Amino acid sequence: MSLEREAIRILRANDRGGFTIPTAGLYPFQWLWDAGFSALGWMKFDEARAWQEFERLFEGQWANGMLPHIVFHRPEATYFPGPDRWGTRHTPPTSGITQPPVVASFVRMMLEQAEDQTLAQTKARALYPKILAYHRWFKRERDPANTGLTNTFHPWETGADNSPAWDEALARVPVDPTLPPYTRRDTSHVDPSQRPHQAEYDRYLSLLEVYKRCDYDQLRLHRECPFRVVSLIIDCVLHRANRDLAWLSARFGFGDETEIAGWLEASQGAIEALWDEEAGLYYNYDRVQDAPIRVGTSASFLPLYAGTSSPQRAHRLVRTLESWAEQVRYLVPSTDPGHPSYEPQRYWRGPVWAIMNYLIAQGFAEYGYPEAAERIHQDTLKLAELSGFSEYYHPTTGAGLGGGEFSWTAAMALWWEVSPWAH
Ligand code: 9WN
Repeated sequence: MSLEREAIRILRANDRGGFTIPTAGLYPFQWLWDAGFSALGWMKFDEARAWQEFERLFEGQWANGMLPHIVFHRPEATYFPGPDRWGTRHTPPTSGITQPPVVASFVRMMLEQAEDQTLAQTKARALYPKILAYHRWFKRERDPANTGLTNTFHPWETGADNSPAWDEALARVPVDPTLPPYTRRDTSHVDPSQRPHQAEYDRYLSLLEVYKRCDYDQLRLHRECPFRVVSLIIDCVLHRANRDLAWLSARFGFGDETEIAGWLEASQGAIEALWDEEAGLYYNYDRVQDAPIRVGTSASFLPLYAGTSSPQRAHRLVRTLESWAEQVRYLVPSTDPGHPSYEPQRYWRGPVWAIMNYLIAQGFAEYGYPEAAERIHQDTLKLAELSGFSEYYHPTTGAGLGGGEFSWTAAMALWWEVSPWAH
């Protein structure tokens, strides 16, 4: 079966009626950034269904504008933590944290590529005010001091849960002595050697208790949450999403460009301040310690996707990528393969993720490095041919890891293969 046909089969199999689950069993609900990537995939064979993915996602949007990282459209027992543990008050039930805000950028891409322009314009115009409310929430509640960067309160928000970037910050989170007992479900679906450790899960769940105690009040979390980082994934994705939101505003005549331009001016300089000249890449930042987090990750390349880098820094990032390529067979490992915390099969500590590859390659292409972009694209396709549409892959052996028949990996083969460098 061709990769394309197999990808379509997987998205259809993971469709639960207008929303796409990442993979059966392991992740049986709708996740925020997964929904974005899945929509891109659907766009290649069912445009109406692609737009519906966002409509279902925004059913979870809170009154304050926050878009939660999981929408629990219907009960499922195979995932923990479910709605009871989050204790949020929303119908349908949701988690209480967010995830990388890819939506505005992907809506723009879909609008630009849509064959059915009438449908696309109607859908994008209707989504616009909801996306704006979400971005205003980010600015108001996650960057109240207007630093140009947002605070992230949970590793799950970054999408790169157990990245070594969060090790020290997470280790400082006290395990809640009153933490209600729980049973992990992830390790009954996936080999524990490919998942986070128990000590990390205890802290993930302890942080959740902090949110509940703060009643999900973001301004209290800035003071009381023991985990406060700047995540390159969140802030680079948000910067580009704000650029694309301004574009949508102008396109439809909403008139919000000046407000958004103010956000962009602040984030442009603040993201560039995360550059490390000696390492030749960008670092995440620990807000509690007020210090850069000195471990290179795949997110270290994302200022290219944001579009904030200078040509000189983009050139330096190509050289950094080349040095990583000498140490692994398939790009892009999620952690610098030369760093002591690199683990090639453990989740976000080394494996290759197709969706990160897409964002990174998009950045390289836009900065005029088509060879780097194409190398990453070809590696991603080779991994899918070798091991199917896995959640993530071993950067040296190419083995498929984590969940199988994975929606966003399949979606990337569709979207990326058919229209490589549209922007
Ligand atoms: C927690 C769904 C999600 C992705 C994340 C990935 C993983 C969840 C988990 O799965 O996180 O949100 O339980 O491990 O890290 O990026 O969105 O695919």
